Amino acid sequence: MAGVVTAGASGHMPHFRRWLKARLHGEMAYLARPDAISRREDLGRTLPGFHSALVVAQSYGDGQPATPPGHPSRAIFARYARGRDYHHVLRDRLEELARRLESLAGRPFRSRAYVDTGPILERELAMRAGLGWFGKNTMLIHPRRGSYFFLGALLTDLPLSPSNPFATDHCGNCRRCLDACPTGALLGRDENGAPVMDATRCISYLTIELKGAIPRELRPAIGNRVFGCDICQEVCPWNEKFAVPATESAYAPRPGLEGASLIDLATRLLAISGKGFQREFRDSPVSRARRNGLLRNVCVALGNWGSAEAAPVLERAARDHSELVREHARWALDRVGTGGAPSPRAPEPDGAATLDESGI
Ligand code: B12
Ligand code: SF4
Ligand code: SF4
Repeated sequence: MAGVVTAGASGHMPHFRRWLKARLHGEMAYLARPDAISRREDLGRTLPGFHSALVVAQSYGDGQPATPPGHPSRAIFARYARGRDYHHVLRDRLEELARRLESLAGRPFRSRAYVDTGPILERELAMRAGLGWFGKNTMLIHPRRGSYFFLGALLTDLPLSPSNPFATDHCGNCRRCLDACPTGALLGRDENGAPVMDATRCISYLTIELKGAIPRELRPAIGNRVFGCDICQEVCPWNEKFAVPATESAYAPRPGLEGASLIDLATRLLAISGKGFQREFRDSPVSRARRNGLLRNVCVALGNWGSAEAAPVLERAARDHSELVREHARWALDRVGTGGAPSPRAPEPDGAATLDESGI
C-alpha cells in the first residue's frame, strides 16, 4: 500500500509535545532532542526543498490474527521481530523506488528514505496519505489489512499530487485493546481524540528500549514475552478479520526463535558475549535488546514460569558478569522458590562463542 502526502504543518505535534512533557516516553531520549523535534515539525529541515513524501506500508504478519500463547516455558517474540530487520529491508525497497521514479521523471531529484530511522511522525504522515486511522491501541490500522505492517517514507522535492487523508475512526465503542493490555499502558483517547500510551508501562518498551532494570511490579505482567508485545493488536477485530500474510520473503521467521525453550535460550545467551550476540543477530530487530537485555527478559520469563526446572540455569545467570542479569535472575529464583542469594561474578566470555545457526 502507498499514498502521497505533501508539505504542510503537522497537526499532531502539539500532542507529541504534551506526551513528552508528561514523560510518557520514559528513557527514549532520542524522541525529545530539540533538533529532532524541530525536524519533526518541518520536514523541510530534513530535506531542503521538501515537497512531497511517498508513504508506504509493508505487511509483516503471517496471516493469523494471534499467536497461540504457548506453554509458559517457551518464549514469545513479537511477530515484527521474527524475520530480518525491517529497517534495512524496507529502506532498500524505498531506495529502489527512488531510482525507478528518477527514470520515470527523466531527471534526478532529491530524496531521503526513512523507516523508523529519523525524526518523522510516520503514523501521522501515513494517516494523511490515506493508509489508515489511529486505533485506541495507537496503531495505524487499515480497514482491509489490519495493523501488522511497517511504515516507511520517501521524502522528495518532487511535486506529486496528494492522496486523500484517512478521515474516519473505525474503533467505535470497542475497547478490547484497552482491556487486554496486561500493564495498563493504553490510556484511551484524550479530549482531542488522540490515543494515548504510557510507553513506560508498555512491554515493548520494557523488553526492548529500556536498558536498565524492569520495574519489579511490572515483571509478572510480561509473562513469557521476551521481545516486544502484540497483545493489543492480536485482540483487535480488524486483525481478526483482515490480517494479511507478508509477501516479503525477508520477513519469514528465523528458525528456532519463536517458541524457543526459555531454558535453552538462557543457556545459549549465557555462553556468548555481547559481541558474539551482535554478530549472531546483526540482521535481526532482536539485536536492539543486546545480549544482557535479552537475557534479562528471559530471566523474567523464567521467573514467571515459576517451575523448579528453571532453577539450575537461573543460578548460573545469578553469577553472570552483568549486574543487570544477576538481579533479574535473583528475582526469578525467588519466584521458583529457591532463594537467590547474591553469588560471585563469572568472567565475561571471550567473545568467540556464538549461537549456532539452528539455535534461537
Ligand atoms: C517510539 C516508538 C515506539 C514506542 C512508543 C509507541 C507509541 N505508541 O508511541 C514503543 C517502544 C512502546 C513502541 C512499540 C511498538 N512499536 Co513502535 N515506534 C516508535 C516510533 C519510533 C516513534 C513513535 C512516536 O513518535 N510515538 C509518540 C506518539 C505520541 O506519536 P505517534 O505514535 O506517532 O502517534 C500519535 C499522534 O499522531 C497522535 N494522534 C493520533 N490521532 C490524533 C488526532 C488528533 C486530533 C491529535 C491532535 C493527535 C493524534 O496520537 C498518536 C499516539 O499517541 C515509530 C516510528 C516513527 N518514527 O514514527 C515506531 C512505530 C510506531 N512502531 C511500530 C511498531 C510495529 C511497534 C510495535 C508493534 C512493536 C512490537 N510488536 O513490540 C509496538 C506497538 C505498541 C503500540 N501499541 O504502539 C510501527 C507501527 C506501524 C503501525 N501499523 O502503526 C512504527 C511506525 C515503526 C515503523 N516504521 O513501522 N514503539
Ligand atoms: S504492546 Fe502490549 S504492553 Fe504495549 S500497549 Fe500493547 S498490549 Fe499493552
Ligand atoms: S481493539 Fe478495538 S478499540 Fe482497540 S484498536 Fe482495535 S478496534 Fe480500536
